[in-house]
Amino acid sequence: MKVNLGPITRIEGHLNIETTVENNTIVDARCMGEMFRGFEVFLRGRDPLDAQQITQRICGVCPYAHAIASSYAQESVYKLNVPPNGRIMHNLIQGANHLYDYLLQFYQLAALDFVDITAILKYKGKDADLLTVKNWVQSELASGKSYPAAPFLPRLSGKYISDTDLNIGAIKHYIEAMEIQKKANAAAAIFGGKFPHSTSIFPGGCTQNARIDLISSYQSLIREVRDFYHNKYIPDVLAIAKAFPKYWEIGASKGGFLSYGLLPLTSEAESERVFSSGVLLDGQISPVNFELITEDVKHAKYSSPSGLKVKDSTLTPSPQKSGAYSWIKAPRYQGHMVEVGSAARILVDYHQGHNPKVKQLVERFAGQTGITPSKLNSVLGRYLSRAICGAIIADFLLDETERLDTKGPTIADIRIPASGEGFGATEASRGALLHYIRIKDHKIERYECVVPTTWNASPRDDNDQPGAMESALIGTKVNDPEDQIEAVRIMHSFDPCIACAVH
Ligand code: NFE
Repeated sequence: MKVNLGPITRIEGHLNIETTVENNTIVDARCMGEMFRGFEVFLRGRDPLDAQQITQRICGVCPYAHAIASSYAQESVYKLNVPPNGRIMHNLIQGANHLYDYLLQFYQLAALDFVDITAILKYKGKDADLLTVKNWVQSELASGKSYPAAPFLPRLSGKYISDTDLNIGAIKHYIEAMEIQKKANAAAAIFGGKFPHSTSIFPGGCTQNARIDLISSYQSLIREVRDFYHNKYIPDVLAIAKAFPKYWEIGASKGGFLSYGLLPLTSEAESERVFSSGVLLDGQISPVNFELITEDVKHAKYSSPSGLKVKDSTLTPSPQKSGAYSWIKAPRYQGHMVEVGSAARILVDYHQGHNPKVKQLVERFAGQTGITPSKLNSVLGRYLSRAICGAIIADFLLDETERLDTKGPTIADIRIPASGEGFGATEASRGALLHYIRIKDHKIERYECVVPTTWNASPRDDNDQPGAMESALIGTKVNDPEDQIEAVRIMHSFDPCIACAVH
């Protein structure tokens, strides 16, 4: 039987998934991005310095990543000498955004797949926020509505956490996490100007000053965020892992892993980063080569040629195209399907033995949960990977603030050549993000973004290979084919953002 899982909630953007179930096993899955946007089309002909502003509007969740990728791409064209402060401020803004985003993903978007919200009915304490949740849940259950005003019910049927204290503790953290997200965003806005769309990020650095009062405000906010990661986020992920150990075995994607590396340590274009760059195919790590990335559209709603390299990619919408089921293209690395995101970032770094903190945390949590590092390719592995990334990023950001020079420049002199081209690559929270810019006569001639969820939620490619998320769904056993909580847990573990994916 074919089952349509839409409308898919607790994600960003418009995604639909159709599964085919035989004998309680998903034998086929199709991820469908349901809208066209066309940023790459309307960037053409604009001033190149518009790009890091306009591409931020691709998304309200990961805008800084787009600004940074665009800035890196332009820096490579303009051959800028980025001052250390400029590179550090980019990191401080982008890193704070990762910390916000992992919290949002885990507590608001995913945890309710596991936490039993109805446990709040047993709450007898006086915490005003928890009593508000209790009232909502009570009135939603009483109303019997199928589309509620509050985000908790109705929900898919399945086994949820049974321990009342654990459930109520997680609901409390759901509420607290919103306050902590606010602090992470406030920290990012100190140097970024505002959240979500930064006014200060430019190629070559940042227009904010490195004032001591700004630095100390940033530090105190990030310290609170870091403490929440260590004291609540990581223990909550481990508690869910303990309650649902079978989710180490569910939701593995069946291709390779790609990471571009995150948070450069120096201002050089090829600087080492806190998390390394690489592509992991069949257990072998190789350096990333952007020339090996192509974008297939056999099953995407575009009539432009398929399989083009990033530099050559074009975009002709074709809503009625036969055999096409998504507005998302299918990027492939040398023809391989790869997963991107936190698990890819951690697996690539771990395989390279690059960052000792990655190795230490992966091995510590693997020991505590009884898994091998390869199990990071799973539903629980993606949650644990985000927690590891967050803990490492928070520590790094605090160290990074110490390197700001309060008297030094924060941005390079920008002179835009009449023509040139360049790539800019970074890790958005959801994974590998690549921007390509080509300039002619001082204007953008071509702009191309290859975006994390475009990789993960891609449809079949020209060889009919499924995308990472489709491959993770196929083969999954479902208890109730009409109510596939297993599929939704897999899908949420990827944290898809379809606004980005279709850009
Ligand atoms: Ni709209 Fe994004 C991130 C980017 S996902 S959230 O993270 O780039 O494709």
